[in-house]
Amino acid sequence: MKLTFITGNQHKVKEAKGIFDKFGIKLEHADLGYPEIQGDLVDVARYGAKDAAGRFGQPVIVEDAGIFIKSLKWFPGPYSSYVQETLGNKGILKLMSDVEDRYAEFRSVIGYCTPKAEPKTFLGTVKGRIGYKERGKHGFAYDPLFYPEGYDKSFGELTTQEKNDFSHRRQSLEQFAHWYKEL
Ligand code: ITT
Ligand code: NA
Repeated sequence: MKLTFITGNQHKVKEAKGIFDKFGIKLEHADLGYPEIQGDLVDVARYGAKDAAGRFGQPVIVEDAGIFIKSLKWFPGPYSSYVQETLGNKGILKLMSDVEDRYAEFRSVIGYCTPKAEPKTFLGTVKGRIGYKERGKHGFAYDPLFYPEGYDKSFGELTTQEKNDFSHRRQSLEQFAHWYKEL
């Protein structure tokens, strides 16, 4: 059975393919777009998966992800795309220049849906902290800001393979993969 990841983000596709290799799941990619409703990551992934599966006519996954910063009252969260495009990493660092509590987490919600069934969602989280400057050239978007718990390297300093060992995306996709293989 074919499974297609509907996303406009090539970095996500690369990471997801690396993760699914371990589970023997072959992944296709289509940049079909889908409406992103107002709401939390689960709402966005659920609605997006249902919409995309209906239009694509085949089983799909979509992902809504974001970075949640405790001292900013969990901002940007669901607004992570908008904030990345407007404030960017430098803007986040500026907001946090005097902030001591650097705790943050990345969250990923995978939404799976077929044209006929109701959507299912799978959450993955990784804990860490926001650095004081951008570090590293790997990864994308917020990666150079984020130091996973127990590491002195940012996600931007890890290879895709290293990030894939324990990232938020690894955890959401792994949960999905276990469930999917039971189908
Ligand atoms: P879609 O087409 O899949 O929606 P997107 O890039 O818009 O792609 P999201 O809305 O899920 O993805 O992501 C919200 C923001 O968080 C966006 O700016 C992403 O680049 C960023 N982001 C998501 N996952 C990330 C990760 O693993 N590392 C760094 N930044 C990430
Ligand atoms: Na998005």
